[in-house]
Amino acid sequence: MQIKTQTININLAEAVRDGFSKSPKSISSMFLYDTEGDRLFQEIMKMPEYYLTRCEEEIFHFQKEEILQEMRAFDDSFNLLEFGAGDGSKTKILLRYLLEKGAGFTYYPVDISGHILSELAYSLLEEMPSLKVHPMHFEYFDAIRETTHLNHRRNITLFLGSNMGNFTHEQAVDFYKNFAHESKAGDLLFVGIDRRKNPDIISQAYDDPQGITAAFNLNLLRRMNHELGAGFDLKAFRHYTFYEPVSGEVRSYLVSQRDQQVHFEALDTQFFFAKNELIHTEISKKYSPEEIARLAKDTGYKVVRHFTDSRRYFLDSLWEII
Ligand code: AVJ
Repeated sequence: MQIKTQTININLAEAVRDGFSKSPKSISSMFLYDTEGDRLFQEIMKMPEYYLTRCEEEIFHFQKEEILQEMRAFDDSFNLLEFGAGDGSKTKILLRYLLEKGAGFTYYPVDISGHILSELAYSLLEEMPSLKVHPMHFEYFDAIRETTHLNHRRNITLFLGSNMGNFTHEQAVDFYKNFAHESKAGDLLFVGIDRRKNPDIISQAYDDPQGITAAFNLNLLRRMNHELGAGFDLKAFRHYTFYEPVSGEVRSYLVSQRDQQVHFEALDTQFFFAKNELIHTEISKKYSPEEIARLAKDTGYKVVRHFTDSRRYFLDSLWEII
């Protein structure tokens, strides 16, 4: 069977030209997810330090009935969208249950990585042959435009795994306002959020002793070497990350270990990195339940219900468009 995937081109060259002309240099975390980045992120999800995945799995395992009842998932047919679906490992818990109970829906996984999307689609075809799947290859803001008017059915959109943590506060406000504006009243958004907690627990999740997170971050340079003919020496940069508990932000950087000039064949240009110069690569923001309630209210949603895990590390929040 053919799986039809809608595609767009996300331009790494442009992002490099823009981001490396700024101070500090930066590159969007969306570029972390090429084939190797997808693989490394799957390794991260298995790490004991990266508690987020286990917490959300726990919520789904023990509260799937309540979650899907609150979504009125058995009342009428709907579109089940997922932004940043990845390998769908947690979502499959809900998908299986929905199929088992005879819910009428089509699943639309959206992801920035074409590679992980096709892996997901094929694994679903194998594991749940009766599921209707329509993969979509978009970044988040394009995804809003492409998915909010699919058909006349109600949209239920999943945005799991603390994917929203990659937004700054301003970007989050922008994203949710935009989403609310484009959606129909009664559409639902189900957001997975990493809660503020003991700072040591958070720090360890982003700086594991095995160096898997470091490899994930450094893979950005490998990707530029591969796709833009860049000449990065991966040993000349180090992963640096820290959690700042007042803002609730984990910030990740690559630190140049020496003065170095890096040539980009595809851009026909070079960039200079001074010793100790930073490239900002990612932000992973943590929220309190109060901050979440405020964000929802300020951007046009009614909070229907919060679901949390036994340790209160993570939270899935169901929002209704008003
Ligand atoms: C996939 C964005 C949720 O920020 O926690 C994991 C990515 N970065 N370790 C996160 C990530 C470093 C992850 N998200």
